[in-house]
Amino acid sequence: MSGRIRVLAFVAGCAALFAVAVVAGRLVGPVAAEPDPAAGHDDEMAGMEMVEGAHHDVGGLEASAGGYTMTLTGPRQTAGRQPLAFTITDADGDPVTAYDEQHERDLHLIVVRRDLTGFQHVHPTLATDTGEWSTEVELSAGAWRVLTDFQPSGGEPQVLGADLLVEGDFAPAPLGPDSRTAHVDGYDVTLGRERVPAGTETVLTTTISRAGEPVTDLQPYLGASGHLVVLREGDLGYLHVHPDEESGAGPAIAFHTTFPSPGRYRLFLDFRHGDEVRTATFTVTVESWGDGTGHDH
Ligand SMILES: [Cu+2]
Repeated sequence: MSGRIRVLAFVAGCAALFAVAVVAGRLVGPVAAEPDPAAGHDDEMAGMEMVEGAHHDVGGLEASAGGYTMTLTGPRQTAGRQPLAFTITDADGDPVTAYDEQHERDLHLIVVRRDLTGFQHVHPTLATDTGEWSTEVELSAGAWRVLTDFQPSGGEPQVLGADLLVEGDFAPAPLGPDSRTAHVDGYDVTLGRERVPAGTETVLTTTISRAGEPVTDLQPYLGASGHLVVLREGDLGYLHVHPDEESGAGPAIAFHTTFPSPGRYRLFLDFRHGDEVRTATFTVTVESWGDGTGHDH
């Protein structure tokens, strides 16, 4: 559902949506906790942002949520290219073996070190008899986060997260300054937005070029012209953002999203060109709740 449609839905059913949000216990965050005393007659607008925010909470902070639990087969690993396996169980403790495809896959697996390095987005294989998912990932020493993004057959979409500890000497990498330009395998990718306010729908446009020439023949990847995974520094809260439907073969891909809180985030853009998938990485500081317009400044 687009932001505009959500706004209309809000206007049409303010009380109902508000009640649902409260009942669902998802009305969290500073917008809800600290209503702006200067808002006055703009209370309605503030309420709209709360509902918007509720739809854009990060995922992946819990290994068990929504009645589903992710359990890593081996929560401790050694460094190197390693097998990684896990099982998703339902509220009865039974392994989930039936999934509804999302973006051409039954399950999307994100593996990332806690310092936001080592990002990998892969698609493991399900053993339908045991319900165990398995793949291989590249691990270095340190604390890692394993995130799964899936939709149990007939159920709601879920994002679960679990810790994976990898033995060895660990030198955490600093997040570093904001970075809106990425260089990967000869491609230059820019993130065209200077100011990113929290709590407001924001358009992020990535532009891909190679050797100074715009890339205009991007290939679809998992049913879209690009996939953007957003992880929040500090807790690795997860947002998976898909492009506008009108985004085509490049060079620009536009993403609509709402950052749930101020802070620093790392953004990982997966794009496909020349039959290869590459990942461009950006670092962005999201400012405190903005002026509410969501427009570029
Ligand atoms: Cu995926």
